[in-house]
Amino acid sequence: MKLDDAIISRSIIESYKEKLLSSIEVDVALVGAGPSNLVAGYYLGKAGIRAVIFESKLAPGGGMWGGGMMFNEIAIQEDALDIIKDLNISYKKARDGYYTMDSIESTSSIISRCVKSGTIIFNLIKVTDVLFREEDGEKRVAGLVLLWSPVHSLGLHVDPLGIKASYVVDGTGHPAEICNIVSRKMDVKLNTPTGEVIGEMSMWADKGEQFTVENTKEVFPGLYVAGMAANNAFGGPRMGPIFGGMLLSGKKIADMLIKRIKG
Ligand code: 48F
Repeated sequence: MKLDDAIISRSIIESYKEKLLSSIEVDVALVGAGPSNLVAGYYLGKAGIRAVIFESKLAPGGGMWGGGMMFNEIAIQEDALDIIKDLNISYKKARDGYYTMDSIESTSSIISRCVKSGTIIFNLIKVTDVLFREEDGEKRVAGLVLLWSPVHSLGLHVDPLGIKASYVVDGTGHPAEICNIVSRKMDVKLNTPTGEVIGEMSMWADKGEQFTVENTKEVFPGLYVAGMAANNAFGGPRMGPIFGGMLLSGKKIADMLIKRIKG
């Protein structure tokens, strides 16, 4: 076969265009491809929900690749084992009800299962803002504002594009970027005890894990929060390299949104 550079380029552009156009109006737009949103994306896709994830970095996976302090193993507790089995990740029984997994296999498997479920992941796209609407007296988040990450990093003067979503999930990890944007720009109260992003506390694995899952919820009409972003928004402790809470948070988001969308 004689290769044609123009056809290679045309194939890529046409295929990407199709993915991008199918993501302009979706049921769920998830910000950040960390473990919580990847798990959410996997279950949403499996349920036939139109979902898309935007990740600002080159590689999806967030903070899961590096394990604990670059020891590339992660730990989970018994409660999250069913999710690991669903995702077909190899695991080893450790001591006292804990399990360990290779962080490279875990992260790559979650990414792969998420994409194969039908949820599209776009990398190198930074979410810089939300679409905000007021209908029948209710203010709500109604979509996302997107810019190429390098354009954003370089501070180039380029206008972004907007996409519509019935629901948005802030899975941006420690910074809770989307909650902060809504709170700062829109002069509204979030569904947190202070009405604002409270800020993350120091490390306490046991409390942090429970807190993550409990506070995985709608934080403002149309805006849900998952993973470490939930700890930051609601003011809970960080938990370090145990990932069960992140996986359970992602599953909870998917379950809540599937119920809401499908009734
Ligand atoms: O931080 P991250 O892995 O999120 P998570 O799912 O998991 C947290 C754990 O990795 C770990 C932990 C567990 O014990 O504490 O930290 O809550 O991934 C968040 C992803 O969001 C991307 C960011 O690059 C990362 O990959 N991200 C952040 N802000 C934006 C964004 C943005 N504005 N637009 C697009 N992506």
